[in-house]
This record gives sequence, C-alpha cells and structure tokens, in this order.
Amino acid sequence: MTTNRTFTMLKPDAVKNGHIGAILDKISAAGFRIVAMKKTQMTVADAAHFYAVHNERPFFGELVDFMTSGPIVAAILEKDNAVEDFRALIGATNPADAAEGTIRKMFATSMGENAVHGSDSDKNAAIEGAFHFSGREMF
Ligand code: FUP
Repeated sequence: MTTNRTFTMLKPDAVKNGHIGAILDKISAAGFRIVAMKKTQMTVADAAHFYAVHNERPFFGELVDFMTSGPIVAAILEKDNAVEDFRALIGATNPADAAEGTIRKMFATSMGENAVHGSDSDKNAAIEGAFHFSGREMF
C-alpha cells in the first residue's frame, strides 16, 4: 500500500546546531512537498502526550526533557509512500546504526538526540500531524 503524508519534527538538537536549512534541503531533494510547517516549542505536557507510547520506558524522562529543551520545526510532508520513504531518508533511531547519507547519520549525535522524527505508520502520521496543525494550516 502506498501512503501520501507523514509528519516530522526537526528536534531541538538539529535546530540548536543550525541544521534546519540543510535538513529541509535533503527533504526537498528527496521529493517531499511541505503541506504544513512551523517553528514551535513543546511543553512537558505536549511531549508526554506525543510520546505516551514510551511512558513506561527508562528513557522517557530524558526524552521529554530533551524534546522540551528548545524549539523544534514541525512539518507535514507529502509524497507517494511518504511514511516508509521518510523513514528510509532519516535512517535508524541510533545514528551509529544509520546508513550513510541518511539525515540521522549526517546530523544526529546520539540515540536520544537524533535530529529528526518520522511517523511510523499512516495512522500515527495523521494523529501526530493533527496534534501540531489545524486544517487551516495545511496546504
Ligand atoms: P523512532 O521511531 O526511530 O523515532 O524511534 P522510537 O519511536 O523507538 O523512539 C522515539 C525516541 O525515543 C527516539 F527518537 C529517541 C528516544 N529513544 C531513546 O532515547 N532510547 C531508546 O532506547 C529508544 C528511543
């Protein structure tokens, strides 16, 4: 099955380290169209809700601290097979395992601070996009 939308966040490390432009260039070059995009900062409640699936995991506290530590860039992206193709473009969760040329290999520093988020399913792409954007912000 092909999909057409995914959701991404350029995480606080990528923003702080000045990588917004370079990462957006790679996303554009890979054929994704920007449906919605903004710079924003998540509250602790936002991050706890967004990552609720991980709330029993040992890294949950650090994940919430990190994701609320500074601004992010949130975006909805469109392309055929968007979810799967974007996961391939960003690479493995741990940058040490990410393939050469992937966004995490190029810009992430660690498993926790891994530069970028990409939805893992169509269902989560829709939920995550709707968490950050109203219908009036999608074009
Ligand atoms: P991914 O789908 O690749 O973003 O990875 P997960 O949904 O499994 O994890 C979400 C975030 O939790 C990761 F981006 C970083 C953090 N994490 C850790 O810090 N340690 C882990 O062992 C797993 C995930």
